[in-house]
Amino acid sequence: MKKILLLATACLLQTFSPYTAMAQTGQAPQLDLVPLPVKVENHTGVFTLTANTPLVSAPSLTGITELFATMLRAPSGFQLLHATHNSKGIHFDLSPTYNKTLGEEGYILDITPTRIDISANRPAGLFYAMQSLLQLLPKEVEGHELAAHQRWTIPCVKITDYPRFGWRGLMLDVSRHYFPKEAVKKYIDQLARYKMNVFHWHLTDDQGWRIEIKSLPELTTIGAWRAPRMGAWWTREPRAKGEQVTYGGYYTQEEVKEIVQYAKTRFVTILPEIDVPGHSLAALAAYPQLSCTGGPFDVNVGNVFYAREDNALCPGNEQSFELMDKVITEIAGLFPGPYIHIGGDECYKGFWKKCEKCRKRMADEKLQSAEELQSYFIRRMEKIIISKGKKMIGWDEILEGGLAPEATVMSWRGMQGGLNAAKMKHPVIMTPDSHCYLDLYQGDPAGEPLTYSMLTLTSCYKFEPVPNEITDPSLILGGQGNLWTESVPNYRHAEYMTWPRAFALCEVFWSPKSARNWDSFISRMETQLARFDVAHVNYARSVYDAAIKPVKKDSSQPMRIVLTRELDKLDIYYTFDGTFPDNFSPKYTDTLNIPKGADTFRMITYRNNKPIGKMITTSIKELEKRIEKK
Ligand code: TNX
Repeated sequence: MKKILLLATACLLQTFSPYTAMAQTGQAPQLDLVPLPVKVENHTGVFTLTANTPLVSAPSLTGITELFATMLRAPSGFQLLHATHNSKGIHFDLSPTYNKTLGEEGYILDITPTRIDISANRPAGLFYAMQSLLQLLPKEVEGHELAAHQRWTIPCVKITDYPRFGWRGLMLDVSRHYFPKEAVKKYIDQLARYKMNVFHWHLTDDQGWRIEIKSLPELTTIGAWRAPRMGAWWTREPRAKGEQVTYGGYYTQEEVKEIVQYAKTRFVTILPEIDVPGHSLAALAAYPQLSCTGGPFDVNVGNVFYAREDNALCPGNEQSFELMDKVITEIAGLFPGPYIHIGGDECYKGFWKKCEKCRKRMADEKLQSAEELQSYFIRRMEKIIISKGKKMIGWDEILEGGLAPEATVMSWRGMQGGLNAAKMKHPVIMTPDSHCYLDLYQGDPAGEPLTYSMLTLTSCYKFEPVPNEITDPSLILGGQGNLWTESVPNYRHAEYMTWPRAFALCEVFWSPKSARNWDSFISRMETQLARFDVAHVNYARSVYDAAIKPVKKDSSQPMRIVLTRELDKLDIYYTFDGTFPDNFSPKYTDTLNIPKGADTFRMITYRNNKPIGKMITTSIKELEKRIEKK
């Protein structure tokens, strides 16, 4: 009886928790999938993919099978053939009856030594099954060159999988820095590979208008270009009089259509954002008459907004709405997705209060405050958007002064905005800066390029999009990681900021909450990073570094140093004497006193006696400053 019970428990574990199953059975394959699937059953044997493996599907599904064949072409040299009937090979099938458990995006992937069967209710599910299948192939499949002699084996498993949330997004800000079409496509490809389905495209801001609007050419001939600058954002010299505007770029409508099509074949919906009424300096550089103060304006180069320089559209001026109608008409025509994002964040309203037209508008519409005036603006935006057959999304500031009747809220200043919107029965996308802001530091600031505050991989992995207070969880559509790019000057760095934190987020959005396990995640993440090496995708290794926390009991006490790390198995070695630490240097165990006269602190991490993190150096003075800032 005991034996039967044990066996039954083992089977249960194997069925419900792939990670425990791997640990339990020992010889079972290490699957290392990200995001973790709902259910994995391990079988014995492998399927070996060869040049003769047919891809079997209905003709309407060859968009998916072709992606698979294309991916394998370079590394394997195989020209995989499509077939509509065959008893062998990889079969992609839509289920004849709707499988409720799988829903719109779920799939079953059944791998046996002789054939692979993929089934789903919808093509999206087949696409996600294909992503799991690719992750089960050796990492060499990610390569761009022929991997001769590689055996293309796939472990025999049966996976049943479906997402926790329908909205699994990543946002890229292309205004603060411009990323060319090919980079945008690569970003979309990568997010889709990890089963995310929304690409939020932040197309306009104070530092550049990046989408061609044919009826308003100045938005890009003027608004897409600024004076070139490097150096810390918000400390840069403004454009000098007469200075050439040579930094920038924009996407033509032809390019946008190409990107939309590219995303569509990867089951990614693009959410275009036109950020108004604030964050509009690039548009105002082109159309200064739409501001309250009249301009002229330069597109911002990353210089600070002195005494709150005007950067908002004037809601008292009818022409602002005429302009937005033209913009939204073209945007609605370009993007097939159901939503348009109108921003609405961080609008400085100081000039509205002094503006004649704004005051008249407030009197005519009986508006009591600048917040209500912003709300008036957003409501009119919603009318325009609905008139083009789309739905409106805005940042949580659109709650201030009254929410537009049908708006969906993207909560970024923590979760509260989302909670408030849900209380009013509005749909919500959770993207709190505390867990989802990929522009923030992911390691100690002394070892990272300059940015704002801190967001570790650990915090991303701990994100829970549905707060306990929520009465109707179905109003939480899902979540999103946001990459703002003030401090992201090139695409390699965009990848560095995105990965591996977006692995953590995609798992939060896809996998069952109960399956979340940090150690399992880290080991699977490492497998994915090795694949990125082959694929030439950049990523941060900051999770392997230690972080420095200067502490002081009270201001009369000397500063001391606490070191923290995200991974248990790291040893930290340090020096105070200016030399380079290694595993013969002092090893950190507890809070450090700073030796008299020391001016430099250095540290490095090791795992299993091998260096793994980067050498981080900081001056004691810098650490003093950190304490003062607090
Ligand atoms: C806030 S989030 C912003 C962005 C910045 C970001 C920096 C939001 C709606 N507005 O304009 O880039 O913080 O983290």
